Amino acid sequence: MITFYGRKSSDNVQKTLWMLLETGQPHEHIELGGQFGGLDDPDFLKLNPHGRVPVLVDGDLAVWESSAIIRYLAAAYCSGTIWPEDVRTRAEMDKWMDWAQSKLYPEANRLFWRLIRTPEVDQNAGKIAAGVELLNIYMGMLETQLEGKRHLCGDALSLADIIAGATLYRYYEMPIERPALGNVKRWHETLTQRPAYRQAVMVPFDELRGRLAF
Ligand SMILES: N[C@@H](CCC(=O)N[C@@H](CS)C(=O)NCC(=O)O)C(=O)O
Repeated sequence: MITFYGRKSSDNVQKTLWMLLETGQPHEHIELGGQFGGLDDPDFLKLNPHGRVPVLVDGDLAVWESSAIIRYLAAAYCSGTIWPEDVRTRAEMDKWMDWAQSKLYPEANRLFWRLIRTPEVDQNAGKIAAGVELLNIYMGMLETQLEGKRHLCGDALSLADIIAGATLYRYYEMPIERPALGNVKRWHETLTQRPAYRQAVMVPFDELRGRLAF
């Protein structure tokens, strides 16, 4: 039995929960962190010494770090589909997955903090503008990669879509200028057809507005 820990408002929790829901595995979801607290509980720290969510427990295995959880779930429960067995196909996917985790996601997250989580009175317009510009450059890279493809690495959903696609809901919900990127828009619409994406990622973020506390 799988137990999954993390508040639904966290973006790292959202992409991981999306993957978990895609597996169709039965699980218990316990909201921790943020207003739920519990991250400094000694039992939780035994699962994740860093005291952060998400954490996934599968039998006697505890996995933390969202990408590690996503790779584990794919390898354990989705072999051959979302987790390609062919090493060259997997390398194609890994490139975009790791880029999305190390470049796209941090930039999207930074902008979210500057624009949504920072109270308006403390916001820095210059930093916000620079963040929007860079995020739009990254979205332009996705636009090129998506040319002629239903998903980021071909027809099928892969882990690259999970990590990169999880940034799209907030990208389209934030009050920012966006260039007309037809492929990215179509890809996002494709993802929004998935019940798992709707449930895990399309989570309104009103409770996080002007809130720097966690
Ligand atoms: N690199 C980690 C980041 C984990 C992390 O910083 N999680 C945040 C939520 S996004 C957290 O636990 N914050 C404290 C809280 O929610 O109370 C991952 O990808 O899982």
